[in-house]
This record gives sequence, structure tokens and C-alpha cells, in this order.
Amino acid sequence: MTRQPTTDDKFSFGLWTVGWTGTDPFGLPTRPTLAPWEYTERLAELGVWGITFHDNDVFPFDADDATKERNLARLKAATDRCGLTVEMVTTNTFTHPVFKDGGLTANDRSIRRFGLRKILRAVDLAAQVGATTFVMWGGREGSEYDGSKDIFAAFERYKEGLDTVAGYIKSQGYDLRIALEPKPNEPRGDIFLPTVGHALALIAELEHGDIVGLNPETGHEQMANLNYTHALGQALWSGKLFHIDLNGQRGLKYDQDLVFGHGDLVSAFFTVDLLENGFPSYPDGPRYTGPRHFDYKPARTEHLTGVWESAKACMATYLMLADKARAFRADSRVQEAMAYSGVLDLAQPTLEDGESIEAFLHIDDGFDPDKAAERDFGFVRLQQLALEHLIG
Ligand code: GLO
Ligand code: NI
Ligand code: NI
Ligand code: NI
Repeated sequence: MTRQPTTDDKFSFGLWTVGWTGTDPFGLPTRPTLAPWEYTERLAELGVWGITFHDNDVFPFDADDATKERNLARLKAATDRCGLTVEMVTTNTFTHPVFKDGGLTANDRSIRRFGLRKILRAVDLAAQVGATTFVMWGGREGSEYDGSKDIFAAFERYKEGLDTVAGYIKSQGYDLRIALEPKPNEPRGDIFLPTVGHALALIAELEHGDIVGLNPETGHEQMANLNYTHALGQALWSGKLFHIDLNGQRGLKYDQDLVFGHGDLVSAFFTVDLLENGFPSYPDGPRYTGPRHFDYKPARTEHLTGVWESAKACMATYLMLADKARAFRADSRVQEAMAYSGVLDLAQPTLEDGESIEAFLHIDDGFDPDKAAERDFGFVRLQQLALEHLIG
């Protein structure tokens, strides 16, 4: 077993994660519903630093202002009492049937206007509780049938919506950044912004893209058969890794939201290695310093005790992997293997400083492709050393 988490570890949990009662498309709840403020004390005891929530995790969709304020005050009192930080707030634009065709990209304009207003109100709420990240997961922005959407118009409206929200944040002077959360499908047959790459491309087209970044989720990238660690790496390289949703997924199926590490463990090891140790060749390069946020679902087979066990497991696994990733990087055999593999050579620019392209094109440096092709890279040895640290 590893050490007990502390607030310095910056672990955070969505209220909807530990609060999931086990309802799925085929089954009724298997656990009781608790009030949002009934989770805080236990989370704090476990060493959790922060919580996150959707507007409607705290008050019902149709709540009046008095109810909203009362519930928020109650939650705030509970978080203050046990020293939890509300680090992120998000909007639910997927549960109510009104959003069945999306919030920002619904074909029905009146629904888009309603959806945008709901998001803007949640932005106010986020600022009110001191959150610094506003996640936007467009779960219902998408389609089942290709003929049902004008894709050009959908992207026009997505951009309009995001720029309106980002512009509003700036105009209000809120200390808040938007983090888009890509997902390929579920609940829609196809969701817009299916991957980190798609989201980065949209952000590049925004007027207020400077305060819009990403909240990549382990399982979501893996549902698209993609490499989560690469996604984090590219988001970091782009200066856009604003937040993360850690969990576990086993292959191409529905969004499993398993405990972190209960999916692809080797991938989880390299995810933690990147988050904790950064890029091997860039000690002063971009690092993720935000919350270690878990977006998972405690299996519906478990009692409430299992909910706390699973939250503990997410953090314990992260800490164990962090220890192992540190030992991996410090191991002189690993450093040698990395050098042999040329991992650190990739940081060297391909062209000489100021080299003229004309000269470069005509240079005869005696390079022999057949000779170069003989090079051994030793990637397998390096990977096996990682495994040795992971399970040895
Ligand atoms: C669903 C998403 C969802 C979001 C949440 C935050 O698959 O992961 O849980 O993370 O709504 O906006
Ligand atoms: Ni998810
Ligand atoms: Ni998920
Ligand atoms: Ni998520």
C-alpha cells in the first residue's frame, strides 16, 4: 500500500462520480441518493483536495432562485467546513429531454437560446463558488443520422456558442478558463469534437480561443481507439491542457468510467509518468499543474462502502504509479536505454541553426540510407524496463 493522499496531491472528484446511484440504460439505481453536501466530509477524510459539479448536481433543473441559493450555500458551508476547494463547475446540457438534439447545436433555435442561457448562468455560478475551470462536455451535440445535421452550420453555432461564453467570462472579469471535453460517441451516435485533435482545431478558429483549452478524459480517447497519453502530450505542447478527467476503460465499448488504472494499466503508467515527470528532454518544458481530477463511476455492484473504496483506489493507484514512474526515470538502466533508443535526440532540431534550405538540399554528407536502416532502436528493452518498474 502507498501513502495516504494529502491536499498537496490535488486530487479532485466530480460529485456525480461518487454520487452515481447506478442507473444505466438497462437498470434502476442500486444505491441510495445522497444530498450533494453528504459527500464532502468523507471525501475530505480520504485526503481529497477538491470537488467539481454540474449545476444540476446541486439543484434541480427547474429549481427557483431561492432553492438554488439555499442548496449552493449548504454545499459551500460543507466544503468550507472540511477545507475542500470547488475547482471546477460545469453545466448539464444533456439530461433534460429538451437537449435531445443538443444545447448549442440543436436544430431548434429556441432550444439553442435556452441552452446558451443555461451555460452562461452556470458560468456565473462557477465564478460565485470560486472555480477556475469551466468544463464544457457537449454530450448531446451531435447526431445519429448524417442527414439530420448541416455540419457547416453546426460548427458555426458551436463557435458562436463558445465565443459567447468565453467573451462573457472576459467581460465579467472572471478568473475562469473553459476546458472542452472531447468524446467520440455516447449518448449521441456521433458527438462533435470526438477527439482532442478535433477540439484543438475548433479552438484555433475561435475569437476568444486564448481562454479555451481541453479537459481530455482517459476513456473517451480510448473509446476512439486513441492514445490518451499522446492526447495529453499534444494538449500540453499546444498550451491547452487546462484540466483532466482520469478513469479506466477496457477497449472499444461504451464509456466504462472504471477506477483509474482498472483499464489499460500500462497506458495509465505512462499517463502518470507524463503528468508527474513531464517530457523527458524538456525539464523546463510545459507541465500539467492542475487538479488530478477523477471522472469515474463506482461499479453499480457495490454498496456505498464500495463507493469510498473505489475513490480511494483511484488515488492510491495514481500515487503508486507516480512512485513507480519516478523510480523509472531515476533508474540509470532506463536512462541508458533511453539514450540508446535516441529518445533524447528527438529534441535536437533537424536543421542547423540558420542553415539555408538551398545548401541543405544540395549537401552531400555521405548519408547512407542502407547503413542508417541497420540502426537498432531498443524500444522493447525500454518498454520492458517500464514493466519491470510497474509490476516487478
Ligand atoms: C461523460 C463525461 C461527463 C463530463 C461531465 C463534465 O462521458 O465524461 O461526465 O465529464 O459532464 O462536464
Ligand atoms: Ni466520460
Ligand atoms: Ni467516461
Ligand atoms: Ni468526463
